[in-house]
Amino acid sequence: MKVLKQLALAASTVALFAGVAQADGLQGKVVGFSQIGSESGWRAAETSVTKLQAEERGIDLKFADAQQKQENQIKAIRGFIAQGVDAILVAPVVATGWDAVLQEAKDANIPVILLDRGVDASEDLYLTSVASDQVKEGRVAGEWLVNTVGDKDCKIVELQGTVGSTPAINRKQGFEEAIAGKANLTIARSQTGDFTRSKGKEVMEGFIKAENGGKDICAVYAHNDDMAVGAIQAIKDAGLKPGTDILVVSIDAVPDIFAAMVAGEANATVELTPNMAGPAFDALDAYLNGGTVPEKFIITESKLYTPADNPQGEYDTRKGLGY
Ligand code: GZL
Repeated sequence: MKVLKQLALAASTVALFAGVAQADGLQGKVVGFSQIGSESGWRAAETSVTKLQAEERGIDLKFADAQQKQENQIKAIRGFIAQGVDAILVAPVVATGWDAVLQEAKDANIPVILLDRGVDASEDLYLTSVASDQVKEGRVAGEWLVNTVGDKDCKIVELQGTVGSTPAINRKQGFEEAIAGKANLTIARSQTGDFTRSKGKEVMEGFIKAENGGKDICAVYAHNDDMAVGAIQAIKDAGLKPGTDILVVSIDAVPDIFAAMVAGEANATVELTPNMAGPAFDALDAYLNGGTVPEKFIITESKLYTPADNPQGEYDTRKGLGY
């Protein structure tokens, strides 16, 4: 019995030190987080995961929601600089207009890490960026449609993300690359739904009106699942069957798109992990405590899901992760 107790004590001591060593990384550090807003289920999940990751690491996270306005993000970042935080996370709503404020952070010697979107600014103005390969996401979505329709003529309508954001630019590029050279596949209409469910529904209603009550539309490609879910409602309101009359392909892999797949109303989604903060905090830890300069771009995985991939199970797994 004595030996068992000694082993248990040793194990708990190791765990404690391991815990302390892990916790010492960013324990007590103050990190500002300028979040875009809560425009989509995925965005809400990213916020929840970031707060959880910070809590687990003993980070004092200062959170600022910009309601999708760049001026609010810039104001928040200036506030973080004035507070003298140890680091700043930014999910940049659009690609341009960041040089000045990022330079101010650099002058204040505060490392900045970009989450889930990119910026058109000099790479020396941020420590690293954690995001998916958004061109690949668009390509995977397009390749799925090419493989699904074969030689059949297919008129596509596209719901773009936020104008000027890197995911909207890149997902459009990737999808167009995938369907290039396929004469039977054409994008007839393309408009921004700003990554929101309500705008996605509204724009899809316009597409349906313009395309013979939707009867001429073969597929809708939405840059995120929230706009796809809005489009699904518009298709049903028009008396058509989403998933069969009009194919639905999108990106994010949020629970509600899997619920739509279970109902036979959605056909494909490309997964985007909401955990961008984990790799970001790991890179920050190595940089602040070990002087390790991270890769400039940390790329997260993109995986295709269809109704063949146990959508009910995927729904159950994701539900409750903050979406
Ligand atoms: C993509 C991310 C996008 C999501 C949307 O990396 O920025 O923003 O796909 C969210 O759901 O609005």
